[in-house]
Amino acid sequence: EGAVPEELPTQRLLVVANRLPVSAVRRGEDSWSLEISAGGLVSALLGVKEFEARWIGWAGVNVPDEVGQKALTKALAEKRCIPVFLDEEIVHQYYNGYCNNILWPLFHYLGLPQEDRLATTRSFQSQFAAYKKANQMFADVVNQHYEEGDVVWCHDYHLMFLPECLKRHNSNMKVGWFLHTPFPSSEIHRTLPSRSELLRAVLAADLVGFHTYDYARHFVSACTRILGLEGTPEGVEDDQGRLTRVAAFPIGIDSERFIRALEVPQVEEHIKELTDRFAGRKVMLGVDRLDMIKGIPQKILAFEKFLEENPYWRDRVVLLQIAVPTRTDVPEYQKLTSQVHEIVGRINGRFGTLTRVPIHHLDRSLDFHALCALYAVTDVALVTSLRDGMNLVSYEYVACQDTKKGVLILSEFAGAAQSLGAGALLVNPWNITEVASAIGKALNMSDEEREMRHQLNFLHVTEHTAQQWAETFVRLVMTNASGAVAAIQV
Ligand code: ADQ
Repeated sequence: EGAVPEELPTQRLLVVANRLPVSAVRRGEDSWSLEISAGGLVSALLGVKEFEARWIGWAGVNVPDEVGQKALTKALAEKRCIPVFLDEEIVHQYYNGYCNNILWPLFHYLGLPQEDRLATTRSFQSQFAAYKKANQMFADVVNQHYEEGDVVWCHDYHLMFLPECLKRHNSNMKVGWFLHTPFPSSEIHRTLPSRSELLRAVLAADLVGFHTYDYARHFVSACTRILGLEGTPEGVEDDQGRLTRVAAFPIGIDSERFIRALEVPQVEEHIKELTDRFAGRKVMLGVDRLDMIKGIPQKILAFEKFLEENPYWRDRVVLLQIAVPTRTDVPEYQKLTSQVHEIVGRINGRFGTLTRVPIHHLDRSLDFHALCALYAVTDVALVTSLRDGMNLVSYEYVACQDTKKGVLILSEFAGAAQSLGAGALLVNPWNITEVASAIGKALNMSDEEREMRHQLNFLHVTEHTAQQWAETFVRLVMTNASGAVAAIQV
């Protein structure tokens, strides 16, 4: 029972996520151009040879007309992608509303934005209804493409209702659900008006996965406290004795892809340019999506504190902060952008000279090669997330640092703190004095200590890859899905 066979035949896998891993641009009435975005999940699954994955998700564009929908469906099929078409109203209520305005802040312990707390409370029911409706639309597309024996892997907080929609239609379907964000303490989850419905819907899955043991534990206690169900060492048992397995599956990266990139001539050239440009100075790096959870203002304030207290370093260190704007139409995010700009401007005014500024802040995304070069040349990486499911930037940095052996300063509130904690300098990002002193420690660290710390992290990052993560999760959905249930029923 439950043994994992050595050799498995190619397993069909339906990966369902809110967004497809492609961006679609309309070129004409019936023509589209597509670009695959090589995110973590895509490269993870490309590396797993035993699965034949198809993707189901929203293409990120509104396509109201049938001609356009047909053409896009056809173009996507070549990339093994299947679209779910969502109209503007649904996107507004389900995606901007329930997902990003309610679940995202709540799961990161941020609460609702002050000024629209009441408005959100009022629109809660309609947004939740849209959320359920959207999840059912994803389920309909899965059902159309499902073949017996397929594993269906649902991703993230956008699709918490999906396992229930799928199982209601076909109770034999093998369904796994994985959450990429933290799952908060049950005391936080308890405040959600739809707390019970969401938990029950997730429990319909055969396997429920989180990045860390803590998130899994929070989920199980939410189920015991809110639903009154029994938590077992394996998961959660419902009133009829059906077990949903719950476990931690820490994600990783495709570390080889980063290591190989460092040998690409274009990257080597970038590295050389950057080394020349910052010669004589230590370089610290921040790479984040510009999001409240990433603690960017806190990071910059800690850097200011460090400069304030360490005049010696003022001309000898520079912070490069690369922040990709996301959700730019949301006022809360616009406010964050101007707040960051304002702090950076103030600090550069305070500590800059005619020729040098201490902070270089870029509001944009970098291409893969430029990103790898930056990871490779910098002396310290600063990850100060206020909460973060895992944080892959810290993994990517470590993968690119095998020559330089730079120091990783990492928030204790990122999931990655549990796996890279031994090698990184862990900090509480809310305590800028503590972060400032970690910066000092990182910049002054002896070669031996840097090497020893890097080695621990590098080993972890290269041994716990994204491919392994995907393989372990999917194999468990496949092999134990009905086994566990049968064992309970006997
Ligand atoms: P994210 O919040 O997006 O992911 P993270 O895990 O750090 O956070 O991944 C970000 C990705 O975007 C990285 O691959 C990084 O290289 C890329 N990126 C970030 N800034 C960039 C820039 N300026 N230019 C180019 N690329 C940039 C969510 C959760 C995380 C969880 C992941 C995976 O919030 O906690 O680790 O999913 O589960």
